[in-house]
Amino acid sequence: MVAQARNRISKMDPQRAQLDDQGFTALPGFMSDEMLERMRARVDELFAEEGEQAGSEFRREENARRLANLVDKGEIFREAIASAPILALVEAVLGPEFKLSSLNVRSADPHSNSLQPLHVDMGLLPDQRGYAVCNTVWMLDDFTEANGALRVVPRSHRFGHRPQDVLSDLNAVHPEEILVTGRAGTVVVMNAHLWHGGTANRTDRERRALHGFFCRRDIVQQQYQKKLLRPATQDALSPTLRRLLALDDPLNDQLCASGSGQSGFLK
Ligand SMILES: O=C(O)CCC(=O)C(=O)O
Repeated sequence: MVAQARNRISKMDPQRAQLDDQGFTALPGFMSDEMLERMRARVDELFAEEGEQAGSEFRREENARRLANLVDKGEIFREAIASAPILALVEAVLGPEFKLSSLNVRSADPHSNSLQPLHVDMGLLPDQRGYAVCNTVWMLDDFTEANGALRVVPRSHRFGHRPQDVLSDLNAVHPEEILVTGRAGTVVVMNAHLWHGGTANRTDRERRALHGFFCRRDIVQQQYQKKLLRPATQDALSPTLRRLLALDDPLNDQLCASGSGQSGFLK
C-alpha cells in the first residue's frame, strides 16, 4: 500500500499535475541548443526547397506557412517524436495506447493576422474512453505577447463542449484565456481538447513551432503516416518508431482507409 501510494505521488510530478489540472504544461529549455539549431536549420532548408509547395500535404491556412510530413524529412524530427520525457507526458493524457497523428511546422507570418479561432484539435471531445488527442508544441522561436504566441483557456479540456458549440465569436479574446509565452527551446505539452489557438503576429519576424500531434490508437490519424512516408524511410525505422507511427497496425489502416491521408487545421 505504502509503495503504491509513493508510486502514485511520484507519478504526479508538477508537470503532470499541471497538465492534468490546467490542460497544458511547459518545459522551458527542453531542447538543447544543438537540437534547436539543427531543427531550425532543417526547417529553413525545407521552406527554401519546397517553396510554394511547402505544407501542401496539409490543409492551407492564411497568414501562416506550414511544413508537413516531417517524419519523412529529417532525422532531427524523428529524434523529437522519440523523446522519452515528452512521450511520458503524452501517455499521462492518452494512456499507453497512442500513436503519432501528424508532425508539422507552423510559422506565423510577420505582420499578419495569424490569429486562429479558438478550437480543439480535430474537433474532438473526450469520449467514454477518456482523452483522445494530445499536442506538443516545440518553440523554434521565442513565443512573446507580440509575435503570435499560443493562447489557451486553462481547464477547458474538462468543459465537455467545444468552443464552436457555445461561443458566438471564436476569434474574440476569451475572458479566461492566457498566452503561453516562452523562450525558444521550450516544449509545451497540451491536452488537445483544451480550447486553444495561435494569435496574431505583430512583429517583423516569423514565429515558428513544430507540432507533434498524438492520438489514441483507436482514433484516425490526422495524416496517414503509412501513406505519406517514403518506403525507404519506413524501412529504416526502429520497431519502436514503427509502432509509434502505426505502420504495422491493421486498425490504423482501417481507420485511415476512408480518408485521403491528408487533412489539416480544424480537420
Ligand atoms: O501554432 C500555434 O501556436 C497553434 C497552432 C494550432 O493550434 C493549430 O494549428 O491547430
